[in-house]
Amino acid sequence: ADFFKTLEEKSDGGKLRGDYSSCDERYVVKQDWAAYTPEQHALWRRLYQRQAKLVPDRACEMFIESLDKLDAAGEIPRLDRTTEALYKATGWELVAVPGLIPDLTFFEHLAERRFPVTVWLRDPDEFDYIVEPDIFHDFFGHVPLLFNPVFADHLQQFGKGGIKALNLDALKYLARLYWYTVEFGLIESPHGLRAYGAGILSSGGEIEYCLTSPTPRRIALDAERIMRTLYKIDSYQETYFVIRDYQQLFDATAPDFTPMYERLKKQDALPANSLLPGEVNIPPKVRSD
Ligand code: HBI
Ligand code: FE
Repeated sequence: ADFFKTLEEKSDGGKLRGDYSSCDERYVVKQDWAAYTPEQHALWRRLYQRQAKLVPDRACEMFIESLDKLDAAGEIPRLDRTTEALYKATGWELVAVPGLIPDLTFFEHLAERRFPVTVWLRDPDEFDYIVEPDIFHDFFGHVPLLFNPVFADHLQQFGKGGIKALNLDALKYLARLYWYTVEFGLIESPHGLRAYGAGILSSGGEIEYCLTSPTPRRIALDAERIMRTLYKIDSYQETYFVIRDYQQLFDATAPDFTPMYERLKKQDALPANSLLPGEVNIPPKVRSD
């Protein structure tokens, strides 16, 4: 799940993937849909088919319903077409970007209900693993939940919180919250544990691991606890945080985090595999098949 290197990490040495030569000051580009090759559409179909097979029983209901509506199984989607449907549902738009964009720009887009989607698709030898988000991760993983009104409002709020966190020199705390919720979150559903995090839902292996493996910890959502917790970018997660519903997520990101950041700055971070006294480790889902 190592697709989250920040621009900062990349700035010394590593070159970002993607063509940044034609983007505007908000890092927006035109999705040159005609430029995708038949081989790329075929790779998209293979990625989509594998993932769509894994989704029933493992993804939250809302994700499965939206995915069906998106009708994106056959070819790399045209972002402007999806925007039409999405805008009607929750007032969100998709904007095409060349790849990773600066934190502030990313949060500004979210705060204005625009979700940045990377335009390039991974190479065939990256079928199971990519280092930076590509269009399959961004679209398949993130877009379906943007059709959920509560989640959609939460993500906008998150964008506003991100801008504030940058000003308070607290980005790393909010980045952890994003990581453990939007990217790797689990939800307790009437049918048992399900995934809603985009990093999980776009992954061929972690989507089963996160629900049924006895190895990782599964802990009820607690924003301050998450913000203290380091995360792994090059392996499956050692801890997942579980929500009851999206309202809980919305409420957890609603408060002014300023006092929390002050407390966090005086504390050491927790390793990714911590289980603190009093914390309940939620048991994995048992497969009947
Ligand atoms: N850029 N395209 C893109 N996608 C991201 O998910 C992203 C980004 N830039 C910054 C960023 N994420 C992170 O800093 C925040 O999610 C915390
Ligand atoms: Fe993502």
